[in-house]
Amino acid sequence: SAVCSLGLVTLLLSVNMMTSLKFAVLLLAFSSCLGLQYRDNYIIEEEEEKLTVEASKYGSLWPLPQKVQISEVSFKLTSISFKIVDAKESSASPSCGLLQDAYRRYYEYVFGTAKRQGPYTNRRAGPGELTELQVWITSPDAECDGYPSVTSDESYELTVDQPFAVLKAPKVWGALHGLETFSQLVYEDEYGAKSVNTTTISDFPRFAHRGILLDSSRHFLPIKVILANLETMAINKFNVFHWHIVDDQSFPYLSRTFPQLSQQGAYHPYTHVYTPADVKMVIEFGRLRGIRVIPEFDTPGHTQSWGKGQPDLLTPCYSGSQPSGSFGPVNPILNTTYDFMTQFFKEISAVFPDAYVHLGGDEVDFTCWKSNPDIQKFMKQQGFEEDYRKLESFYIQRLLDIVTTTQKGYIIWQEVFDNGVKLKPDTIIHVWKGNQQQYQNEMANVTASGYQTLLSTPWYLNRISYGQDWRGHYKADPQDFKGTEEQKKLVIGGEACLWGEYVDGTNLTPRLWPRASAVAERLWSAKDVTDINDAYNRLSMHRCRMVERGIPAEPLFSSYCPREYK
Ligand code: CP6
Repeated sequence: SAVCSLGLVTLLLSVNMMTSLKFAVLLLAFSSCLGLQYRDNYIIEEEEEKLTVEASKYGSLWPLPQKVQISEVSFKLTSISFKIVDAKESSASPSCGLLQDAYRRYYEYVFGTAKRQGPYTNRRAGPGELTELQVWITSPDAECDGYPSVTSDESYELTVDQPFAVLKAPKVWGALHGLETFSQLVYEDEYGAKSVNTTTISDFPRFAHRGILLDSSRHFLPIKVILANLETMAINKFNVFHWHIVDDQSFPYLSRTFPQLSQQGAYHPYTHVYTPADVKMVIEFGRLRGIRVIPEFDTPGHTQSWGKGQPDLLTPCYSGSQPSGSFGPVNPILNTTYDFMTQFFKEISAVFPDAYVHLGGDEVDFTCWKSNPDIQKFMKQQGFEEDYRKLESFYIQRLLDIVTTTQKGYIIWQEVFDNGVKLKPDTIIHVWKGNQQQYQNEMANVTASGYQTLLSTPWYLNRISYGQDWRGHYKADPQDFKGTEEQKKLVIGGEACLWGEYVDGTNLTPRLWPRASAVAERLWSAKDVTDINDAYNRLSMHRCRMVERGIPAEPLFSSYCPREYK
């Protein structure tokens, strides 16, 4: 430490006399004194990480399909003769808008915005040319007009060969993933012509729940940004948009039943709200991409913004014997609270078609409850002694009963389980806290109690360091904990979280992508897909593909893309 102080003084004195290179070297040497966390990452990067992107035998596929065989034989594709069409045998109706919309999207991704032109639409294809991708929905019910769910069949089989490529899937959900995979197989040869190799792929997800959390309370996220993110999610085979729609800072959800919540609680009552039409649009845009929209209404904490439009909902805090003028968590001792929740969640259950809602329940601060004499009295009456976790459980228990009457299942943050609330057996526990050891213990405990679980702890994408964060995200595996096979089966997936304190429409996309892509592969691909060098090569190309598709995904490391962002 004496060395540190001495060194730091010299460092500071000599700063303005140095070149920046020397400064960097010195800073690095004393960074442990300064407590700089990025030192390790910085050195790892210099020593271990290669600058060059090499060709993977899997091309640019991301996330890697379960079974892939790619041969050397290749075909050309031209925008004039290539078509994506329903197979004759397909059970999907030609009027299936979901598929027709997807065919158009993927045609454009394969050929850029180049349109079919001229009178030659049906000209004969040359030899060695691939002219069709036939999409064949094999099960009698294609689910074209349905909503995706946790039990949806997302599997597909893709064969690229002459005379045409065939994409077989039991349901439209698998077909969507197969179309994305097909588009990832197409590459440009050295003359700029589109090519695809003979390929056989058989694919399905390792986990059913592959989510992204976005937070539209700390900052309002424009609908355009949310939709662009849904599109990018589909490209990465994510299937759940966890919409942390309201929180302490603002209430942008425009409720038909309680419009005053956003009138008073949004950052702005007209420009910073999600109208019923906006919400509908997000849900349909997601559905067309096989993405579920699960809203989170996080109570009894994280509700400051609700208090502005709903007097008496929050607990008045006291300083001594007087109300202090500030408010705490939802007031759990008033009947009016439960009347409000009943009406509110009745609306939510009708607006959001998914079978689940996320009810939060995290980070409840007891200080305000403790200060309030009415709450203290209630605690005595109920025999809760000084255990405010019992009061929290009392509230959550009643909330869960209310939501159960709306026919929805629920997801809750891990604290609700930790506090011993009685839960329906089909409740999903969302693990977000602790270090690796702690979250692995939590997963073991939750699954030992027979509950399904989701993991987020290793995937807090709002945390950024100077280095390749994706490597850490990639290495985490939600089934790595001590437990039986039965327990492992209760892990239904995970979510990458992008909390919004430092994120709005300006920086959301590059902060999320391609770092979330690492999570996407962990949740989709086989457990043994762990080769980090192969991942680096494929992910670099996948990232350039996102850039080419107009998504400002940030670079992994020093590199270039054939077509840079413009
Ligand atoms: N907001 C809500 C948050 C967080 C949580 N809930 C949070 C806590 C710690 C970190 C990041 C986010 N901002 N409602 C916890 C689930 Cl590091």
